[in-house]
Amino acid sequence: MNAKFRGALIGSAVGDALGAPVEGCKEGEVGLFPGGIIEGRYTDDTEMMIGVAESLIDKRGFDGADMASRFLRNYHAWRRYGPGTRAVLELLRAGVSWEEASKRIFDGAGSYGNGAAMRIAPIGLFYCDDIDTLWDMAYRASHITHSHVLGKEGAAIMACSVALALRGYREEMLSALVARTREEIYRDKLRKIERLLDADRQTVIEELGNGEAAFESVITAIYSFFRFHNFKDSVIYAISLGGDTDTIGSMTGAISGAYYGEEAIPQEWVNALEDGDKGKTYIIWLADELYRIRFKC
Ligand code: AR6
Ligand code: MG
Repeated sequence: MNAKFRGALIGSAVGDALGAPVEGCKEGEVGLFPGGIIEGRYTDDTEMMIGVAESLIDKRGFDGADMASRFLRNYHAWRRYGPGTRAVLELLRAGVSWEEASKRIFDGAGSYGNGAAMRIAPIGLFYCDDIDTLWDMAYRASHITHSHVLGKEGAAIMACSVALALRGYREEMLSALVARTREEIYRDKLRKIERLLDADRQTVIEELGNGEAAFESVITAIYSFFRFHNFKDSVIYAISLGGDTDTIGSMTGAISGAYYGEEAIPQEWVNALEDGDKGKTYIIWLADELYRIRFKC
């Protein structure tokens, strides 16, 4: 189980770093993929996931004000944050409360970007044995930056996928997610996964998406997990679809890492991952702490 906690967080960071150099490329432009992580730098996806994990560990559960302050403390604009999230972080820095800030962007609609889903793996791990609480906590953790219901629902589906993968559910995962999901766009796409398992890339992109909206990427990551039976092929495939490659790669890596465990992640990818301040050594420590708090105390 400890190896699966590590697998989820390192898998997410590796998928992010692997996808980052080709973010925004079209399918077909991604090229013969990959020689490995070129620079090993992770992006906003992993930086925010670290904040989620730190807060859960320090507060022994969800604390919105604390999690928001972690996002601010860890923030490096050069890690390529989405514009909505950048605007919310500025509002938080100016003193607006975490309950309020995310409601002020996109003309009051809030963001439905995938920025809440991409960081949610630690919530999936921490609340893995109680899906009702998990769903609720994913909504709250999303709300800090993403207040649109489709942003929150995408994060809840992603957290639930990580929890089910951690517990070894694969065949049962899709029906469990369909039963939980209240938003039609997600239910429709979840129901398409099984009949798309042999489809070509263009069809997958048309049916499931490869964009920055949560409903254009979360189900694509779940699909990428299902299409193959090992970590490497799933993550390479996710990135080969182009579009929001770092985030779809990261979410696929989180689910696959939770399912297969740390050993299934190619060692050369882990070796290439950055290891300075809050690099891979720190991410492994976060995974171990989450595991320790969850299962030993
Ligand atoms: N109305 C119209 N467009 C929207 C809305 C809305 N309510 N919500 C989101 N969008 P954002 P993120 C569109 O900016 O989710 C980074 O590279 C809009 O075009 O909140 O934190 C990350 O790594 C908006 O810019 O960012 C992710 O890959 C976009 O969705 C990615 O960006 C993303 O929402 C998203 O990060
Ligand atoms: Mg990113």
